[in-house]
Amino acid sequence: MTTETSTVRLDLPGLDDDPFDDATLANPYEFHARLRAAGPVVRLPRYDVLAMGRYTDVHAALTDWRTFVSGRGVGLSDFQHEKPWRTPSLLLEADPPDHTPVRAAMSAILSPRSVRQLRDHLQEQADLLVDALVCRGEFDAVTDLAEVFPLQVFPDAVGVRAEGRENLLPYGAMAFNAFGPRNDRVTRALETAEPIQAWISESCERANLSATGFGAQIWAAADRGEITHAQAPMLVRSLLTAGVDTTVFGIGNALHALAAHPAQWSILHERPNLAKFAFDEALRFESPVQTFFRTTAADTEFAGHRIAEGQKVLLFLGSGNRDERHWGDRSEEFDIQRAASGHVAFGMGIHQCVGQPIARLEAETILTALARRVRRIEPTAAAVPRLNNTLKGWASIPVRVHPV
Ligand code: PQS
Repeated sequence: MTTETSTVRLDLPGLDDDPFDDATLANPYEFHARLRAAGPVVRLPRYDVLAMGRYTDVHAALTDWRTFVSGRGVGLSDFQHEKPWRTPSLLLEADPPDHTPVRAAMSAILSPRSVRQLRDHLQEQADLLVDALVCRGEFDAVTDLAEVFPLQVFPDAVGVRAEGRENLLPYGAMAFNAFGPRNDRVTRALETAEPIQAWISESCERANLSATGFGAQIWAAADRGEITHAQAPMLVRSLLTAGVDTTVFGIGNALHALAAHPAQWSILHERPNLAKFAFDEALRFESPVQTFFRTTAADTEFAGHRIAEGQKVLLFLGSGNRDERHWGDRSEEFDIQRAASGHVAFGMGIHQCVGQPIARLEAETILTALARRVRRIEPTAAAVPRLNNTLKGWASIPVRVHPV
């Protein structure tokens, strides 16, 4: 049979857009719609990469780790040809078999069971913070809340020393910017990178971690031989890279969506135990991690197209999460009562976010605290976007809250 090869379309559709320019980062959704309409695989000649924006294709590429590998970097830069800006992550920028034991050790440390033990403490902290903000009445949902809560609870859970924690947000911003092209955002961030990188690297050493946190548990896994002692500080670094900005943006985006949709807030206020569903819907509706790349390890056929080996493929998670083919004709609406599970905001497959349990716990506890105390939340001025080559979120969301 020759039907299989005869259906291969040789010329891929192309789009001239720059997905990393300021306007597209601030509002990517119109571009996403054109990307999905153009086809399952689309050329972006500006960066000489391929792109996928439909749910099914993003999902399939994420799941097929043999073809779409991570070991050559999940940014625009191909580690096979360019030196990475930092030592590659043992989790993110690795493939099986190297990836497998490392992932297993981290999954055990960050398991739902282990994270559940933090719930009461996080709920207490969330309640205290929200009590103070509700008293004020008006505050900034980013700088007074979304940036405050994760920075209060996550470094404590890891066991990071107190001094220098102000480095965590800039370090994350730098790491997530660095997955994109070397534009001004990256150049500026890398100029001030050295002292921040030094602080991060020292913070990963056993002597600088508390005796009980996730950091100490990573070192204990090395003692047990699950990972090596050389790998331990690198895995603490993974927590510090991927665990702060992502949750700050995720909580900020959830608050932005809820403040912009008063009827949705009312539903959450009436039933605060919907907080976890509201967070999933917020992740789908405005995904904090918008994009990352894979690299093809071999010539392959995908959705009727031939893709050559060594191609960078940009996966638009935030677009797949709004694909009308998968989510229906209300895919661009924010609805906390929809079935949002199955979204790809945490990725999919063997690399799916290993920190998901702690990220979800942070979001659920803070949204629950707010939902219980606030009957109405309204914007008092326009929100200000925070531009990043990978993350979508807000620098400022001024709000007023009406307590019960
Ligand atoms: C690390 C792990 C994950 C690390 C893109 C990248 C990441 C989501 C999307 C990420 C970044 C860093 N997460 O292990 O250092």
